[in-house]
Amino acid sequence: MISIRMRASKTKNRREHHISGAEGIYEKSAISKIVKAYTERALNHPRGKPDKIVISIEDVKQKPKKAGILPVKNLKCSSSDEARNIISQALANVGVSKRAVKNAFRILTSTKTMRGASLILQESGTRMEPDKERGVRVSRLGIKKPDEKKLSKMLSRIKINTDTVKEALLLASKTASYPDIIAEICISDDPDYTTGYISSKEFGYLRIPNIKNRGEMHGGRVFFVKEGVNIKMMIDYLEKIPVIMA
Ligand code: PML
Repeated sequence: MISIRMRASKTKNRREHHISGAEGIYEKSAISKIVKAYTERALNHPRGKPDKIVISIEDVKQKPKKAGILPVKNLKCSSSDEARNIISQALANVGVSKRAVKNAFRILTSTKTMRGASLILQESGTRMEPDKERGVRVSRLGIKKPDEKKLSKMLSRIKINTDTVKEALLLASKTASYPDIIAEICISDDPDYTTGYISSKEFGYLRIPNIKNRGEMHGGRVFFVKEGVNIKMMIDYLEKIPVIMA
């Protein structure tokens, strides 16, 4: 199998601004199709026109680990304030402190969007990712064709069978499979996409409509992690270890 990754950016005032990114593990035969799809996605992104697109294609040498797909639930929510209450409550129930949630929202609503995720300690709320501009990019994840068909069928039944949902669900599932990760919050940085999610092995993948207002450019991902976690080992798992969801 092959890992394909794309990131697109635009340089303004000598700073590289993130436009879009995508990654997955695929069969070799899918390379041209995926490269074309990723390129088109980068070129037609609502965040703007990139001046650099980097696509990496690499053999997956290690035998992939397996992880389960989180169960999906659509929540009702009519505003970003309501979203914040729902999120704070759900995260408090799995042991994430108020301070950690507050710090997460500061990152997720900042105009400086990161390419990858921020890592926040569950109790102290301390930020742990070594590179605060780049963050941690969850990579090397995929699903086998027959399981993808099953997933598509399930998502079609609840009318959300899109690439955006599938990719986010697989990413959240790989993330949640790491024992020291308690939960994730994701707000899309696409100004047209106002549904976000929170996820964890405890409560699954909870989709939250109106997590932000249309037109807003902010967004990103935050992972809440156990105090005392080995950050280097965790980043290695998220970025380098191939995981296939089933
Ligand atoms: C993204 O922009 O890729 C993140 C999308 C998060 C929400 C996906 C969903 O609709 O479940």
